[in-house]
Amino acid sequence: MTAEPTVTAATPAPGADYAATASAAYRSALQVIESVEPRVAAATRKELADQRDSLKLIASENYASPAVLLTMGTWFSDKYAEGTVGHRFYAACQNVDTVESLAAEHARELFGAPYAYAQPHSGIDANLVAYWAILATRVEAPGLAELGAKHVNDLSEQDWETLRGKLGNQRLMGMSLDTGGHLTHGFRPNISGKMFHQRSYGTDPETGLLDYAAIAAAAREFKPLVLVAGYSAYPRRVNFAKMREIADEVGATLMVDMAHFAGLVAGKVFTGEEDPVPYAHVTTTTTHKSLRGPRGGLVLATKEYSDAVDKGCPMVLGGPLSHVMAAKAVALAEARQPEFQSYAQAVADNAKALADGFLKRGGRLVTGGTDNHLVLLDVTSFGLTGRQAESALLDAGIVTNRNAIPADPNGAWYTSGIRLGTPALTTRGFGADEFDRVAELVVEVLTNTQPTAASSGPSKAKYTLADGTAERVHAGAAEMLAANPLYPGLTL
Ligand code: DSN
Repeated sequence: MTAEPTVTAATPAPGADYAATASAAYRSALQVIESVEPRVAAATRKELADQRDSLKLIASENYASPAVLLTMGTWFSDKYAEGTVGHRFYAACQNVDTVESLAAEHARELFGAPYAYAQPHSGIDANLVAYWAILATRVEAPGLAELGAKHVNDLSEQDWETLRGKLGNQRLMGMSLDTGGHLTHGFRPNISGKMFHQRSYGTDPETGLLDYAAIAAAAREFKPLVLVAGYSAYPRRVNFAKMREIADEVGATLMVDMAHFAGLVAGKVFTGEEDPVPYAHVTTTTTHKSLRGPRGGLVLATKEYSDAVDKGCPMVLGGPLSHVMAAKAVALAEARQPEFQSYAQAVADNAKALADGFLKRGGRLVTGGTDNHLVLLDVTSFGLTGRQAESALLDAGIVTNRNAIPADPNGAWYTSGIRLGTPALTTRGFGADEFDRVAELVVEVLTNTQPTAASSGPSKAKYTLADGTAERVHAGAAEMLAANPLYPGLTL
């Protein structure tokens, strides 16, 4: 049994009036845009039509509600508000303070976090805020104390250079990119791999699962200042109690990037040791993936790190996007409604149905299945690269993204996998039967796709899709899409 959420914000249940009011708002907005730049209005209409007509299976995408989307189109966009609530570098931020406070309050209540920071513009920004907050708390503050100074500006040139040297000489350990980690978890081409001495942990080569004993052994040897947990392409749950135990043993700060699965945490699908918030010192997320809010980021932290997180702007962030923080407040209020828990459970149930749909049709899945919101299909068994599979599926109106699989022979550009997630189509109302049919359609496309040779040998990008496949699959999808309309009742 999951506890009833405490809902303090009144969000109306979407119904006929809601759709009619939203339709009127969009029609008016598009008329206004049309009067200035009709091509933007046309592209906006077409984007809705395209999204309505395709099977969106990108694991990191969703459909935010009209309330969330409309909140972003206001004059809050025009306001500068560097600093934090009640402590701004600009005048007249009283209304920004209101919406930022609301976003933070909803986030604290929803996730049971002592502190929330609603300003990050994206997940990458949220991770940068977290890294610098950890460095400020664990390295800069004790360094200043050691030198008898209160502020970096009080240091001599020489002492500052010494402290800068320490800040730039710390260690981070995160999940490797090819086993499902994110590029901001210490990947060398990313700034995180340049800021820190970095080492990765991977997954068991046989099972594809996290091996906590191996992570502990690697952490004992490497002794990272920051241990990062979380993923963007790992189809399983993580035991955050075990990750915290490892972090504590080696004196690391545990940072969890829950960008992908925040909706499953908010919706109480991941509870106990699978809920990162009680175990992590700092938790980061995006707000637009399974959480179904506006594009943006969020940082949750314990009291120990909250002052440093609060300095995210202007430390690493430009001025806060107040219109997006307002939309985060609306989305988080939605996620506190009991319906969101049913949605999150359906996301996980649907991912299982999708995985079973592939397995029974001979598909090979990394880790053999899923217990979160995504599956990673190894397309080498169809004789394809991820790039070929992604393009052929798109031809048939199925939107996925290619993704590396562990020890990928085709590298991170062409890849050998396709990542598919259930958050978006679950929002449209798809259930287990529809996801089984989605698996059938995906397999139909892939079995009818042939790699073609390039002039210089086998191509990793070129392919041919057998005649009639795209049309057949489009027709199969159209039925399900019509039965589960995107933004029901919304007419432009
Ligand atoms: N772009 C996100 C994803 O698709 O997983 C991560 O940055």
